[in-house]
Amino acid sequence: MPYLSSNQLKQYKDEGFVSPISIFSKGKAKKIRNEIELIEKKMPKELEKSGRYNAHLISPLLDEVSHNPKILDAVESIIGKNILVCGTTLFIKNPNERGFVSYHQDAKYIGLEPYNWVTAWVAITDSNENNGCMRMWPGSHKDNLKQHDQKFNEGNLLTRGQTIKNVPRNETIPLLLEAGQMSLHHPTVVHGSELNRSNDRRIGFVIQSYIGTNVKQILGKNSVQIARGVDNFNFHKKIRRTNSLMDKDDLKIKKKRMIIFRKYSIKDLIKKVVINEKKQIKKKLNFVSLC
Ligand SMILES: O=C(O)CCC(=O)C(=O)O
Repeated sequence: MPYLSSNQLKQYKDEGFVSPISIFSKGKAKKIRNEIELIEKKMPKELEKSGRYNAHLISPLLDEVSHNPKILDAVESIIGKNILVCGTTLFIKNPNERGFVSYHQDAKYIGLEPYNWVTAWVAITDSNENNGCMRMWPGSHKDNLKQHDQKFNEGNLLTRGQTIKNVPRNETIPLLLEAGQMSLHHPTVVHGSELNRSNDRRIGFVIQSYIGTNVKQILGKNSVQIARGVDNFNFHKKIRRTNSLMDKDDLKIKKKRMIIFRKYSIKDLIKKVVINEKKQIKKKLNFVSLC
């Protein structure tokens, strides 16, 4: 079933996420995992730290996932038919590492407004409570943006450890996904994830995010790809899609995109903070990351 059903749309509206949605077979997921692991083998640093952003620019299989028609049908049900891929992130938790994601709201940091956007978390391996799947706080997207502290704690996969305090864990629910399934979540839903206690890796490929063409980046600059429809707004620079693995020019584009992120995030944050959050800035100047 390509487009979201009325029940799925209701779940998204009421709870701030919809899950699980089957996209491709486990066999396809394994091929994608192999491609990711081939990149890691040939270029050991390429997908580490901020290298985990935008691997779809150098991996034809991840590019294919980002432009997968089934995913886009579901996304269209939420944000309409003119859709851009704004960026992607690989969230990998290795069994021997203490990786987790603190509870946060994406909209607090990502700089995309209005909130006509949605994040797709695609399971490349199974994702469950044992290996640290995402946990969502249903209905939390209906509240305002919450206070986030910057906790640079070890193992936090969020760049600046942005953390909402006192999230009632007993009210959060685990998103159980099999390899090849995905969840979609709302910009303001509170979510996070815990440690991987299994013997295998947990790999999530996250399109972060699919945005409507009417969405602006208020903290910096984004380069995007058209996924579906037409872009009459032209707010963002367009970048090409890859068609070969680890292509030299694509690697440069991926690297440049990281630099653009770094260069603009802090500067434009300060501008935004000064204009929009005068009261807060007097108390404390928080840094921001785009993820
Ligand atoms: O992969 C995870 O554990 C967390 C991912 C996440 O926070 C997100 O996709 O917004």
